[in-house]
Amino acid sequence: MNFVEVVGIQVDTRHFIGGERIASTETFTNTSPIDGSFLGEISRGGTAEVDLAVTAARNAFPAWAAMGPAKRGALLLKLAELVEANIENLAQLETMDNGSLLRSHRRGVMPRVAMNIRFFAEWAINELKHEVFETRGHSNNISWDPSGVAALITPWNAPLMLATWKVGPALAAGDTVVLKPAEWTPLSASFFADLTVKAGIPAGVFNVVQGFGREAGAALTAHPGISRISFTGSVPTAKVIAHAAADNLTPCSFELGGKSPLLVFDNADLDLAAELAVEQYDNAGQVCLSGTRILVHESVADVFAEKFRDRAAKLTQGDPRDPETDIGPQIHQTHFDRVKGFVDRAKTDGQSIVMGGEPNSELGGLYFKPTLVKNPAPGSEIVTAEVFGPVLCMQTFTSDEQALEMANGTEFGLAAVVVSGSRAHADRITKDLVAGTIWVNCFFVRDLRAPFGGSKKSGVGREGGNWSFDFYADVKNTVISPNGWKE
Ligand code: TXE
Repeated sequence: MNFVEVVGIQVDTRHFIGGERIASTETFTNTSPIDGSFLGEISRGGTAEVDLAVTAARNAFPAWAAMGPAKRGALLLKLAELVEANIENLAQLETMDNGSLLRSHRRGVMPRVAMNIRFFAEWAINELKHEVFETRGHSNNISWDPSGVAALITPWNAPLMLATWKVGPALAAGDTVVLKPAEWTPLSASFFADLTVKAGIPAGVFNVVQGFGREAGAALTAHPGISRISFTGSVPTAKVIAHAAADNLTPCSFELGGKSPLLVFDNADLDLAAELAVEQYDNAGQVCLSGTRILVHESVADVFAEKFRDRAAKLTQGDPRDPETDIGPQIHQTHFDRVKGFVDRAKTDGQSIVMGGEPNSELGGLYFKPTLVKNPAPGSEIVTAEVFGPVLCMQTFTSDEQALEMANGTEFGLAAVVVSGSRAHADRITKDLVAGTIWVNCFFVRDLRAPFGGSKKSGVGREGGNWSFDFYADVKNTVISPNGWKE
């Protein structure tokens, strides 16, 4: 009951608190989106388990904080090595749990998990210098002190990658951690907890409480014993968390949804544009950064659309474990119904669906065909709301001004993709786009030194490089006078 075996890998399904496995009397059922198969019963945490975990993390905090970046870093580098040694196990497990492509997990996502830990450990050691500058002979000494217990709430679309994007910097900064993974994807965090033990991370430094958002998540974010909340997920949940955090004035970092534009200008390389546009179906559209609104200059729209259709027609949908598969299933029946609901309503509204638009009946289950909605009515739901499935919209513009107005015309501002043949032109466009990350003639090039986050309703704050430490640490300035010294 406390363990499940998934593709020959044993995973403990209990919480990981204070270095021990603790079961709840209640459990919830975890199934695979690939075929609906039963994966296991998972401990369902609530207030009591969260309280235990925060207490364990608080008890472990003074020693972890006092250890300093170099000693903490040595343990974190060991952890990164263990992740690397377990890439195959983690990839298999995550694919069974969330249905993302096995080949992506092997090649890109799990190596990045190791990188998330290694990068921030090394950054804390080498880059996070205690800055000093002078004011009328006084020195200002800036330091980044550990802040306490970081509460990390993560989603299901890239479970361990997004969890370690927070765990890495929080631990490197000297905070201790309570992680609440998404209830649809509990397994990789549990497996990762065992790796922290093998790496020698002291008991209580890293804790996992499994469970539902409205139970474990709500208890964690309202807990007075935490010092930070970092959350990746939906806008409505971020609002609930912000309310919960308000009573304790707990600082929050939010990485939320998007409805990002992909702009194709008349001077663009249209083959490149079509290739980048088709990439927006990656992870079956369950990517916050996706450029789901393709905005194309009217004069090249037909040629672009043909090139896009040619490429999209070559996408293979199927079992994510098959190396030939490009698009897998949606994560869960609830989410599948949500995605289908958006498309069904668009049909009822008379929108023109020129590709897909329905579940893949050959595959059944949670597989939804890659879909394209052409010229959706401006302001309609399909072009303003985050669908988070394989559903793209295509609209046309006739001037740069109109393109910018359309691109910036949603409540989101997470990312944008610009495809242009002229550097000067691209510079003019990017200057006026409102987005946390803009890719020009490329997509998904990510550097952990760079800030990452969203503008408008797409987020609060930035993480990455120093920005992560500015969030997880207590930044302190000690001003030292040149006078008054006796020795
Ligand atoms: O998200 P939630 P859901 C968007 C995407 C998707 C929609 C809904 O549009 O269709 O959100 O997905 C925890 N207190 N994104 O319902 O609810 C929950 O347990 C504390 C974009 O899955 O935001 C899970 O761990 N925690 C996104 C996490 O929040 C709570 C990724 C995310 O769940 C909570 C995922 C509460 N009251 C969805 N309620 C992105 N930015 O990448 C829930 N949770």
